[in-house]
Amino acid sequence: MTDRILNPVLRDRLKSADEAAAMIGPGMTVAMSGFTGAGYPKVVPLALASRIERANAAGGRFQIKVLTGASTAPELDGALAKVDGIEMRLPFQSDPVVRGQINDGSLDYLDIHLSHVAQFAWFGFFGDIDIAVIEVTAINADGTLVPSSSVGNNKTWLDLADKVIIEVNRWQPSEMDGMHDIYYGTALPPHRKPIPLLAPADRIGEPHLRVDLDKVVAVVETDAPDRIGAFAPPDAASEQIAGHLLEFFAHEIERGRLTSQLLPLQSGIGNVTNAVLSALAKGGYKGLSAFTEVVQDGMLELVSEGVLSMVSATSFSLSPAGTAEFKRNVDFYRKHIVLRPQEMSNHPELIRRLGCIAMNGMLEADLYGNVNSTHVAGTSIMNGIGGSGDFARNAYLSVFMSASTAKGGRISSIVPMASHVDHTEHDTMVVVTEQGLADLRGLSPKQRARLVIERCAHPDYRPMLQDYFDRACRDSHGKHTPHLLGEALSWHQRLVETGSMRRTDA
Ligand code: 0RQ
Repeated sequence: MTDRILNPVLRDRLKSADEAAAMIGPGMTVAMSGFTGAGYPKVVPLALASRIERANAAGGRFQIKVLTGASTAPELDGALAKVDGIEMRLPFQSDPVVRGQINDGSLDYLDIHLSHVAQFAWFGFFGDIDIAVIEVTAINADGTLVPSSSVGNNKTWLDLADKVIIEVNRWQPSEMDGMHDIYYGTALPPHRKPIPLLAPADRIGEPHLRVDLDKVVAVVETDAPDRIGAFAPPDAASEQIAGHLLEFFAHEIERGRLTSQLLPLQSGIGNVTNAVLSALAKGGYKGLSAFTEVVQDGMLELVSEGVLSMVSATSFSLSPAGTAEFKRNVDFYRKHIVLRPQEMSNHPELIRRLGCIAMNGMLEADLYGNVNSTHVAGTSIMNGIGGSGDFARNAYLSVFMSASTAKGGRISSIVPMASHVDHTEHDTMVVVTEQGLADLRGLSPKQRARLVIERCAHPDYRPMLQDYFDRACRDSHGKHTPHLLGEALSWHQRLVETGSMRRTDA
């Protein structure tokens, strides 16, 4: 079993998951690996959840603060939340139990840009990190670590934590060795230097993670799989959204604003963006690149078809079918995919310099282009901002997409005023729904509003939105951004009162 632990010092620290979990105490800040359901520790968090459950049954209170790369899976977020074991959580999450606790006020959640997490930790904004729990594929003879299916913040957690627990996961293919690029050239201001990455394919660091062997208190073995559900099959709305985007790209090429190589693509998470990626294959493109966070099934397909020749990301997020395809052809994918720490994959300066095309999902957009990606009816968290802000603010082209209605048509995704703003009108360049695409670049607020209503709103809601805008223009006497404030806010209030929000709010 221990053939993946080649370092003798660390092999001597082999422990059971229960023994490792016993080293985590109440009140600790625990930094874990994991990003969008990939590369998270699988057995220590479960053992810790059992321990917390026993402590709770004995009348104690045992909670920890959990820091990760992004979302994890039921064995980590779900298990700890179910026993009421999480006091504070950051950053992006997507677990239904965690979401419920955030929204009932029993769990403090910090929703911050994914590129900020590592540097906030280095700046000391989160306090000390007591212990890191990191999944790896293998431990080399020299004690360096072969990362697994996500890199996330692992470099930072290993560097900053007082103690380290390593989970060596045999389920992760050993052929992934060589796929990662860990850049150790970061420094704190005022000593920062430019990052020498000039193209998504560049390797500027090392393939392995470093760890101070003296800090490693336990090594635990597992062979548990990454657990990511299947994506919804592309529906008609997603395919129409993809069609509008392809037409838009063709138009941009015609105008000389893009070439047939486009620019490095970024794609957010979710069903819609996954379906749009799959559809990109129909555009006839070849040899494109991606500078993104997550490799979902749709992106893997584009790599296998040669549409993408190189992808830079920080994590996989593959369905069981996508995982099987990846595992069958790891040697091929290793030549076309590089995984980096998320402070690099999401670095604003790199995104701006490379000129990414950012394509992210949204809950709603308002008439002026303000986008809400995170809060249902302005108050209940869905997942979090993730990396969407890192990309939207800095991309060459920033696209937000969604079906024009949600919940079977009961909710319009185009609203008079966004109930929560993650991306401002200054960062949103293109809004797409299955109805059409609104190119907001170079337009004033009133011009944007007319276009968003005409192109993106569902016909059932278009007259209401047009009526709102007309009255707002009339009553605001030509103001720059016309609004009827009370009415704008009551738009969402009505939905809450009529029960349209009940599923996601629950
Ligand atoms: O709810 O699951 O109860 O049916 O939101 O909606 O349409 O399936 O869309 O899966 O593409 O996710 C914004 C959540 C979209 C995602 C969001 C309800 C809808 C459904 C999901 P149900 P869809 P998607 C980099 C990029 C932020 C992070 C990000 C997201 C559920 O894209 O989390 O972009 N983005 N990161 O019914 C109420 C509305 C709604 C609504 C949809 N207006 N009101 N509910 N829903 N619109 C990657 C990382 O950062 C890691």
